[in-house]
Amino acid sequence: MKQIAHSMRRFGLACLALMVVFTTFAIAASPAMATDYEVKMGSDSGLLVFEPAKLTVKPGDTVTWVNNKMAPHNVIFDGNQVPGGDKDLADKISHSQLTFAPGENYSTTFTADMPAGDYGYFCAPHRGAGMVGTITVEG
Ligand SMILES: [Cu+2]
Repeated sequence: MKQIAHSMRRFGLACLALMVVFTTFAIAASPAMATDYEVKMGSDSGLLVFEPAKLTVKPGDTVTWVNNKMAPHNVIFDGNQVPGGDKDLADKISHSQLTFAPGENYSTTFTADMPAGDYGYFCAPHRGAGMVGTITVEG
């Protein structure tokens, strides 16, 4: 009986040691944590703005635009205001579908293969009212 208790404790210790080793590897293997940012479409006070209008992110980070007030809104990246004037890239990361209900949202991940620089965008219905924003992707 004592023998069994002894081996069970040894087994438990071995398991614990394995877990520590695996956890260490998992932490070491994962790249720097990507960050998720949120941009409100329409301010809490009902202004036709993106909030924050300017945001700086690192490669791998994700920006989620959330419909807040004064809908409808969308997110159109301007081909003339992305690095290299890459219209295809601008189209690829745009979200032309209009959001109507509060909480509707969509995301863009600024992946490592995308060039660093300023990505300018606007809300199509409210561009004239000044509803524009910039995502700066750090190099
Ligand atoms: Cu809008």
